[in-house]
Amino acid sequence: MKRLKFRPGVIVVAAAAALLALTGCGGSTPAASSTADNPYGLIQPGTIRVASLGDSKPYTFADASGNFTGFDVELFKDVAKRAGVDNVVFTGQDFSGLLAAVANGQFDVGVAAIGITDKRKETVDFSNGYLAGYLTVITTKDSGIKDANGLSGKRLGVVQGTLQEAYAVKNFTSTNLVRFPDNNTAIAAVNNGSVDAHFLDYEAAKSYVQQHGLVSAADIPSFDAPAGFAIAKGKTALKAALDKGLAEAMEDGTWKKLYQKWFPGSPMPAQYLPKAEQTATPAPSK
Ligand code: SNW
Repeated sequence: MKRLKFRPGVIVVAAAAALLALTGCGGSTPAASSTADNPYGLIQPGTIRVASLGDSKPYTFADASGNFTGFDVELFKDVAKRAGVDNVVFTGQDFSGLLAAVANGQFDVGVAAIGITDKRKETVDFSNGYLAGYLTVITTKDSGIKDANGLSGKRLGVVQGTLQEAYAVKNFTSTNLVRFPDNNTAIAAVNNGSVDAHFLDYEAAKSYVQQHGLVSAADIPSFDAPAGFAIAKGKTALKAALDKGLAEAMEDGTWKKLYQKWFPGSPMPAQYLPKAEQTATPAPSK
């Protein structure tokens, strides 16, 4: 194998070029980092780089050709467009690293049915909420697990860093938790019997139930942690623009249309519907 040798002088030149590229001050290229050109403080002006998940259908997932789609993806693109940004680039991450990647500036936003909690607010800011629902335990038809009590002494999968993990640690104290990086590996473990059940978001659970002939054993309400878009702290203009876009998407029925498309048959949290449609059921305070 040929060894690559770097001469110190070459490294200095390369580093200087990289720095110029980063600061946008290279020769004739106009500086793009001014507030006027980049009001939202985006990593790359005109583009929103989103940290997401490839296997949380129907919230966020990569289709057969690798394109990101799903409820959260389509809603976010719609909201970004309202904020004046058409170019949105999604990248799949492990859930456990997602908020840190947004906080340290690798991504502009995190979009992955991320529940808003005080704990997470220590790391990132959030848009207003756009989704509220249940967390679900799924298992095989013959596991014998019929409800949350049935998890006692069993092996339960959770994706690291999720609210499911936190809930299980607190409430399923006689269950053996097995942590996975993502839903796909956890579901594979359910199917090959190395865990007895997996604990994930309600709608993603539905998809896996259909796909693998699994059954749902318990639904846990998670309405106190509605999902929001995660944004690095201090990006107040970006947060304001996303909140404004979200409110518009709810008021003109876009949110409802996307909800019906991706979650057909699921009851709709009334607080995200156009105001005129909220009269029947009073909106919950959160
Ligand atoms: O708290 C819920 C919320 O009510 C809605 O149902 C969407 O999902 C949640 O935000 C919970 N989601 C998990 C979490 O935030 C897992 C996210 C994921 O697997 N993509 O940890």
